Amino acid sequence: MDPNTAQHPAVDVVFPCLNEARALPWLLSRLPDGYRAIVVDNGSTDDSAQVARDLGAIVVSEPRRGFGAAAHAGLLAATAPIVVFCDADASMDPRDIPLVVAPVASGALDLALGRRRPTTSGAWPLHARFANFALAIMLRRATSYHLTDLGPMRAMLREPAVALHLRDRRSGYPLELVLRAHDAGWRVREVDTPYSPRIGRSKVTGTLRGTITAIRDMSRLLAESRQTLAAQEREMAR
Ligand SMILES: Nc1nc2c(ncn2[C@@H]2O[C@H](COP(=O)(O)OP(=O)(O)OP(=O)(O)O)[C@@H](O)[C@H]2O)c(=O)[nH]1
Ligand SMILES: [Mg+2]
Repeated sequence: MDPNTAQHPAVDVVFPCLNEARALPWLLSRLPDGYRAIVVDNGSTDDSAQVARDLGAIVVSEPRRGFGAAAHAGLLAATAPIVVFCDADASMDPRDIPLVVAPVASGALDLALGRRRPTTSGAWPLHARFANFALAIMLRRATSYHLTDLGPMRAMLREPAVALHLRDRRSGYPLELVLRAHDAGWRVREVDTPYSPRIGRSKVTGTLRGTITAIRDMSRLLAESRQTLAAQEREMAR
């Protein structure tokens, strides 16, 4: 990346990273020009941070565990007008990031969500698809958005995103983003993005503990959102 772009990138790409040293070389080699990588090392016990640094990425350290903690630290470290979140497990190809950036850069959307289109049958296990489908139904009820997926790649304008003051620091972070975006009147849509098998061992959807934590975090957020909605309806009925 040329020095000008490095200081004034058009897009900052936040990669929350917990032990993804094996995926990082492929990932960072595929970042389009003008896009800057911010790898948020979430207490990795492998050499993720060093690998990322050696490959020229900005490395932010977030010792507090949790996807949301890592994602939020990246958002606060970003300086570009547009910020993208992308998993660091190579399930999403950075070359596809412009698919979500384009509608935000053109001003058509405030938040573009990558809807996962599996490239192989093994990319997205059936139980994970089903859980995601159930989540999408609840999300559609809680917002007016026609959403079918809550995938790992999304693009948004940085300053309004910081102003949402997201609080979740675990796996509810992507859901809270959509709920608060809805409260703030953002224009949100999905864009199709290819989804491939991750490099390395699954931490969330492939493990019972990860799945339970994700369901618990997301259910709590949806319950809070239903309570707010009910309170607003009662207020309007008065
Ligand atoms: N699970 C998990 N991921 C984290 C954490 N901190 C950072 N990450 C990164 O967040 C991204 C998403 O985590 P993944 O483990 O890929 O979660 P997932 O995509 O829901 O599920 P699998 O890919 O099936 O494990 C990856 O890049 C992780 O390295 C954390 O505390 N827990
Ligand atoms: Mg993943």
